[in-house]
Amino acid sequence: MTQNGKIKPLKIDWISFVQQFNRFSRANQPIIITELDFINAYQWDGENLSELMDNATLTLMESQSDGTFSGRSDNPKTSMMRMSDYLSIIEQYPTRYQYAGIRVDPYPKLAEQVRIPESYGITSLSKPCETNIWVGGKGCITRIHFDQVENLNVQLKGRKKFFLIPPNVKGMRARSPFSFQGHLSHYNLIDSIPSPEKQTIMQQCIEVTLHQGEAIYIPFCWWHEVHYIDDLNINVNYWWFAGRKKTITKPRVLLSSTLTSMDRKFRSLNL
Ligand SMILES: O=C(O)CCC(=O)C(=O)O
Repeated sequence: MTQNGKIKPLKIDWISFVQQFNRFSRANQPIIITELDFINAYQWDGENLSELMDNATLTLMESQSDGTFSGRSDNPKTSMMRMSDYLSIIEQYPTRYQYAGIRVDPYPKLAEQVRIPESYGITSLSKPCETNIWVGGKGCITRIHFDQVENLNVQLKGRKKFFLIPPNVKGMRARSPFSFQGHLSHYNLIDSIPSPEKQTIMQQCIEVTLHQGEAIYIPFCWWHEVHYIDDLNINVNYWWFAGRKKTITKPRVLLSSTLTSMDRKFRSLNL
């Protein structure tokens, strides 16, 4: 669907999404999902998150002195600190760290809070291959990249703006699959794409502001960049394997996904 020349994604409620899950997955188009009844987004704040994680220690990527992020390939400086300390720091210095990307598996109370019940009958969602929480202050950015998996990202607190670009758009290129960073774009940020490529790419870009209690389905291999809007922004996302039919068409993705997940495990870092 287009409006003023811009593509608008479909918006549907959660029950319709799960009922037509296979159809939506085949269509490979982003979808906004409302009325999520498995999660109470309004109970989420920093304090509650710290408690669910037993105030665990995080590894965070520091931003550079000008507030920009170097990305993992440049061996960013990392810091370790408790969740509660991180939340106090970002109240004053929202972009001091890139953001916190936290796997939920080591925290049973947290994992239980964000679990998607089996009663919906969608194994991909109730048993995803990875579930992560993403936390950050105003101005943080998740740099442009694609995931080698399917993705459901739920807004628990605050708002985030998602820029979504289809996989085969002319002008977008991934880094080398041998770099452990094969899922990152060769552009750091959408803002750094030069003209005229930027105009061509942005014509196909879907822009969505996700509000508390909403979710977005980001299909396999769609590029996305995420901007953190409010003082505190918390999301949970679920990744599940795309299945043979989708992955077989992208052998390069298979190679980069294997190397990226090895790297992620080795360095305990997301993205
Ligand atoms: O919510 C975020 O900031 C991270 C989003 C993302 O990159 C993802 O869901 O794959």
